[in-house]
Amino acid sequence: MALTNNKAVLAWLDEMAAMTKPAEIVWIDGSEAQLEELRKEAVSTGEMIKLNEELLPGCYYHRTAENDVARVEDRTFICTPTKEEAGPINNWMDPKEMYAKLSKLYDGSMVGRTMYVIPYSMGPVGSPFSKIGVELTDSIYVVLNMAIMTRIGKAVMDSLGDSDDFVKCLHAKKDVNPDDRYIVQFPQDKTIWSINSAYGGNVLLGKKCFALRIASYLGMQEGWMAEHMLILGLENPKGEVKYICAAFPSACGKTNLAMLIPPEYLQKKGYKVWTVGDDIAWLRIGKDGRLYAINPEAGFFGVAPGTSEKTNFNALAATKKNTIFTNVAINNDDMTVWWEGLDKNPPENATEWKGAKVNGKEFTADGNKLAHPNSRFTAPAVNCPCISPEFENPEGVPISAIVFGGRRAKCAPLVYQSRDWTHGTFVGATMASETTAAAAGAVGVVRRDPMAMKPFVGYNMADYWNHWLEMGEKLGDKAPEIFHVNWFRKDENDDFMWPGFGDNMRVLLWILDRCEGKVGAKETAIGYVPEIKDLDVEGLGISEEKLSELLAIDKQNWIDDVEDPATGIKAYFAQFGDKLPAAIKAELDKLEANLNNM
Ligand code: GTP
Ligand code: SPV
Ligand code: MN
Repeated sequence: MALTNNKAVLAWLDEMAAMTKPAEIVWIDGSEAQLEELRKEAVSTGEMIKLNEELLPGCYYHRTAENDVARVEDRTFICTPTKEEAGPINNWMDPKEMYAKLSKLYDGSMVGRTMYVIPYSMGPVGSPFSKIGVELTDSIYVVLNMAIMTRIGKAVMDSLGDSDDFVKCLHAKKDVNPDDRYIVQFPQDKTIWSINSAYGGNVLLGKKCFALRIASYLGMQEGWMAEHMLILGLENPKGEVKYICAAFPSACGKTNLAMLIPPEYLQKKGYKVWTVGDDIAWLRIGKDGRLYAINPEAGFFGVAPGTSEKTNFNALAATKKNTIFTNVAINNDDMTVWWEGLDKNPPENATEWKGAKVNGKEFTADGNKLAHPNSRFTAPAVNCPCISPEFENPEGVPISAIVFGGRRAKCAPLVYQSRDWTHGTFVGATMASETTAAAAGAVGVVRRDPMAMKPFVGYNMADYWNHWLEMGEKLGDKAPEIFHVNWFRKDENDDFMWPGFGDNMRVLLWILDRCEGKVGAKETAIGYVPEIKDLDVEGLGISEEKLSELLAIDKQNWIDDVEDPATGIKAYFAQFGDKLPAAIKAELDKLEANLNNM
């Protein structure tokens, strides 16, 4: 039975059902009883595998098609009325053409299948920050993931009332044919159409498609921001909590930083980190003129490999119940899960991610991986031991600092601070990172990824930078300070120079000290870099020499970063022509002048 009388919702549902022709339509009311029925059904068809109820209560395993294991950026489109609105770095097609093309693919795609109707809220139901979506899907896996990642069910429809202000999301799994796979956003229509995938970010449409691509466009129009950022609260020994947002590209450490456990001696002093969000932040200017953030999600869709008790105890703890694992390996002896980096002990009686039964020890000895590098866990946020008491706060948390970062073997120092918001916007706009397994395609190639939003901006990136500059003007002297970090600098042996993970706390403390004006800094060509004495490295055993190397700015590396004809800042900016904001161009001129004077 329909959960609403909302005419706009029902008319759209009728239209989509007429096109996809499902055998049955089922509304997802959010009740545990209904979700449990769906879990049972998915287990009976083999879509999901039940894991050990004692060791991993309420946990399930799912394997996607081998060709369907990551976001597909080359199949992702922003269909604005003109190509210019989508900008040079988004795939674009005329909306009419795209609707016509996809309508043919959707036609009859759900014959003999059930269409599930998922009402969901991004953000706490009823919060002034929150937005509503309805996802239609023929995948139980999607329903069960959305039930963890968002707030779903009847309460959401009640909160929508008879308004037509909701995002229309259609997903059909069809036959998972990569040649006909499309992930399409129509920002002006608040519409998302996804077809021929059954993997994560391609199909959990509340996440990247809505909460970033559609929301970034809405934010530009309505005066707020949707960003690919974690949100954490850092509590000091006095019990004061300051909040930090950080934007790193996919698989570059957001979940890890958001759940950081401080080094033991800092814990003993009383420092603690609270997680508000691990992937997406919606930011608005509050009544007091400061920037406030909410996490629009309700769960974590986290990278499994590399997650261990040592690296991210809190994330691992969050996966111990009511979690869905995708494309990791199964330990058949006790029906638990395993992935590279969990421990040094691959199960002998294993099923690797593609489904083959193998001896894990022999298999991995040959350099094979048991889990896909982009295998993931979908865990409820409430499971996380360090979930912030402010997680459900409908007004969000006030942000003191914004941090950008990426994977850079060279160039970017461990940390630096921008001179002001405009310079900080430039620092974000010129971010670059080595690509990871989170998206299909080559891994380890440096590419520009402004604000970690390259794959997620729902309109012209140049207009997005302009929106950042305008937000800065509105915030004035209440604007957060903007920083850049790099946990991934490497030495001549190709080893990471910085221990990372919990020790990143040391950098966060410097960042907050700078926000509070407690420490000085060294002014350099690219911004403010810490004085060695101000970075707390107690117990790290890192030499002063190595630390200065980590903080060094190599003139030639930076000139190359500006000039490189393939990956450099100038070549990147050239694509935007006259649309490049003048203030951003002025910052580039300043950087060049500063580098020449070094
Ligand atoms: P998405 O969910 O794709 O947006 O990724 P994310 O930004 O949340 O990345 P995540 O925290 O899951 O980390 C991705 C990978 O980077 C994992 O394999 C981590 O173990 C590794 N990683 C995270 N933080 C650090 C760090 O400080 N140093 C090093 N060397 N590796 C890190
Ligand atoms: C990312 O790739 O940034 C993710 C995973 O957070 S996905 O939801 O697949 O986009
Ligand atoms: Mn992400």
